[in-house]
Amino acid sequence: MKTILITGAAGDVGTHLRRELAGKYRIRASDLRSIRKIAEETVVRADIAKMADALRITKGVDAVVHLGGYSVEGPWEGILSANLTGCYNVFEAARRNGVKRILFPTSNHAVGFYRREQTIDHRVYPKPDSRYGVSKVFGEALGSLYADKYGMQVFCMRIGNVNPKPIDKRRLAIWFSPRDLAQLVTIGIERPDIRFEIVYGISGNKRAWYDNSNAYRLGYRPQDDSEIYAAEVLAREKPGDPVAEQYQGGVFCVAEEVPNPAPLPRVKKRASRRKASRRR
Ligand code: 15L
Repeated sequence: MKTILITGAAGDVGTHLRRELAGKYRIRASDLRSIRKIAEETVVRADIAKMADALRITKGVDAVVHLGGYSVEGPWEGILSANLTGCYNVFEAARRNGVKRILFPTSNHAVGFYRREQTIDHRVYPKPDSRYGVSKVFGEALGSLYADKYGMQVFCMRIGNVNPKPIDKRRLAIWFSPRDLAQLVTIGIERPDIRFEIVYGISGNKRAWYDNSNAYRLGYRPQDDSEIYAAEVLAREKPGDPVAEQYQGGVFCVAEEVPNPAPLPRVKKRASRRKASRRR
């Protein structure tokens, strides 16, 4: 059984993924926050902005799914440290530890300034809609460098929105169900011929803005389509910002800070924080 490191494992996507992949891989779940075990898995506390931590957690794994980092638009300092320094540290630590394969969950916000009437594929040039989107373009570029220069195998998934159900009109186009996420990640881990790939991390949505033929070429067969929720979602939709409505990235195109639409699992109580600081 392969050993997989999942960074940012306590986050929403990480939690869905760990649940879906339980029993299939030996999972090493890492996060800055405390992680609630949901299955047979090893849990490690690490700050990927520190190279020593990145080296420690990438040792002896077969692949890394690098979810760790800032996951929405926010202040530059946080994005710089988590998404640029942190991302660099994870790629570099993996290389030094001889880990060949990295799955990098990039984001729809790397291309969020494409208009909604346009269908884009994996070959379009980036059009980030936020500082966060820029950090994802950085990660894609870093992946390309590590593939070409060091022969690493890099699988970039421009993820839409992972949720059990689509939550609004924009997410009908970019919804990614947890089981489809698990299928695409499994392809990224298992396909032998990966060098550097960009695919879209969405379900088989009828309303998709993406031509996801590169994922299909690699064997992806999504089981879900947001369309079955469309009537219910559209019935409760309220008119949004007129500029945001024109672009695929939505509110990320206009806002300086964006709340996470899927609440993060709670970091629990004082006692565990006290214990953690005693350990430090
Ligand atoms: C993302 O990239 C974020 O990580 C996620 O929290 C959502 O905001 C998602 O995009 C989205 O566009 O819905």
